Amino acid sequence: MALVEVKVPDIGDFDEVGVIEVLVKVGDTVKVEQSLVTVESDKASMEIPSSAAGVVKEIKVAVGDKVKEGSLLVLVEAEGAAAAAPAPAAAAPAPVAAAAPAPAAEPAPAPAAAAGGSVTVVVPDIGDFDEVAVIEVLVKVGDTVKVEQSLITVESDKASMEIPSSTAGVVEELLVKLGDKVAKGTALARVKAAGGAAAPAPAAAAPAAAPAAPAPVQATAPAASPAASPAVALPAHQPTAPTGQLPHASPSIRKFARELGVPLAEVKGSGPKGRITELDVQGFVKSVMAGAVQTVAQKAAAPAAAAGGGGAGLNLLAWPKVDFEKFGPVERKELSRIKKISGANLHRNWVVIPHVTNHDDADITELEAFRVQLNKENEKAGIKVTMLAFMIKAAVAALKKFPEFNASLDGDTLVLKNYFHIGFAADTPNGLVVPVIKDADKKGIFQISQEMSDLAKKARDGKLGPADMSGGCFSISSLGGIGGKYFTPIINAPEVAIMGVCKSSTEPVWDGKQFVPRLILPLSLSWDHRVIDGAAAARFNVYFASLLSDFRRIAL
Ligand code: CAO
Repeated sequence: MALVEVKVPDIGDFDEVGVIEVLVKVGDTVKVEQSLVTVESDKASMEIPSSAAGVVKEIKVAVGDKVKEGSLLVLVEAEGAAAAAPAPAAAAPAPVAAAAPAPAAEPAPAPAAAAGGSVTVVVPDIGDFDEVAVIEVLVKVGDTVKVEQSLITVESDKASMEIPSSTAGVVEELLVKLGDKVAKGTALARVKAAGGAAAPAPAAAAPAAAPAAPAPVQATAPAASPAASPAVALPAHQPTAPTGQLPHASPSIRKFARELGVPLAEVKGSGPKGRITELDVQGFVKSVMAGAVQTVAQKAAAPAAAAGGGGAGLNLLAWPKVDFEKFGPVERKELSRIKKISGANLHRNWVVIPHVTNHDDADITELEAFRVQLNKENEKAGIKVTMLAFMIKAAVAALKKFPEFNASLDGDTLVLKNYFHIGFAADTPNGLVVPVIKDADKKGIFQISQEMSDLAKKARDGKLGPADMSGGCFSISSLGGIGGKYFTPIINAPEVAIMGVCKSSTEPVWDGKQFVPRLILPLSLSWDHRVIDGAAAARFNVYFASLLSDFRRIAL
């Protein structure tokens, strides 16, 4: 099966456009013409279709990347010879398919007719589209418009774009309305030219006032449309659950929303076919400010049901918006799927749970000698025992002795568990995951070592299923193979504690008569102060350390 490179086709005069959405993922089966990514300039957003049918093997762009004609988007394993046919050669840009976008990058005709100081603004060359629908009228009669100010938004199946005015002046008459179909040359509006003259716009760029002379459509535009009248009451926001689909909104509305930090996926559109208008975005902001609704992010940050529900927003400062490029070259890389999921969970846990971390040390001199001996004896069996397996057994014993550590909050009730499933943090190329050793109380060190090794491999191969990662009672995060002294592990809710372990090192320890070299393991226990008190945490740590110092105690 051929691997086909799908690249950005000719997208008109745009040098570079930003990727605002990746619409497929690795493993997806795509058809020819199926949209792969959405890109956006200041004037137009458009979907870039696949030139090949097959299975997506690799995605070469991420949200935030800048792309241009010829940029590699995805690698598709083509389905049979037929599917591979339309794919471009590796070096050649993908052909523009019939339905592919060709935004309004061509010169726009200047005033088609001038009558009594009035200029008729017409639709410029909008590329391959015969007809596009007017989905937004951004000005009204009486508005003063500048050259290049967007007058309407039009939309085809693949792209939406704003059509700018070629003339500065006052809008005398609108010649199109929502839903109309327009094409190159369609009259949009009559504008009484500023100063009474029918002078065509782009003074610098457009040649003379010759009616047929084109006015260039620039790549920069005003941020937001001026359509909203201040007199109009803002609609109360009805939040919608994000659907995972691209919200229906024009480029200027997207830009407007981005500037305000509004998650467009949560805004309900009141325009035709659910299109999000400027009023909708403003209504959303108003509702959030009034506390009438919460964004999904706010809900995630609000105290969970475990804390008794409700909970006000944190009322934090907005995230700093920095133009990093101003200070030096940068690259943008979208977070992996695992990072997005674990990040949201870690954030919630960090914000919701009152964490405290107790640090302690365990003397593992004898246990390490035993472990090394064990591995020597069992070299042929192929199972390597690491310190983590002993810690899992020690954790089970400590949970039995301190049952409130083997618990979860359910409102005001503590759910005490009579089973012992221990999670361990595993570092993978795509991010952190926490597979769980089930019923660790019923398993020996060898079995736990074997299961850990299998689960860690599955984790690195990205093959862990939900069942492998659910049901945990307590977690251990071991950085012992890497280094460090102590750290603050974040509790893996709904668990109430987590043990962080760093690298052991030989240290001088006073035995009452002299300093002797001992192997010391640094421990960092984070616990939920709503459930556990400091004294209990200190006792847990002391007991856990004592087990590792003399593993025979586990049998007591
Ligand atoms: N002190 C000193 N050496 C240690 C040690 C410790 N506490 N723990 C492990 N080691 C040694 C092992 O003995 C092994 O040495 P050899 O190769 O000489 O035998 C080496 O370090 C590597 O061990 P390992 O990491 O492969 O095995 P493990 O059982 O200790 O850990 C796993 C397995 C999957 C937990 C680990 O590979 C991992 O992913 N750790 C990272 C967890 C993490 O990211 N935590 C942070 C979460 S918060 O962001």
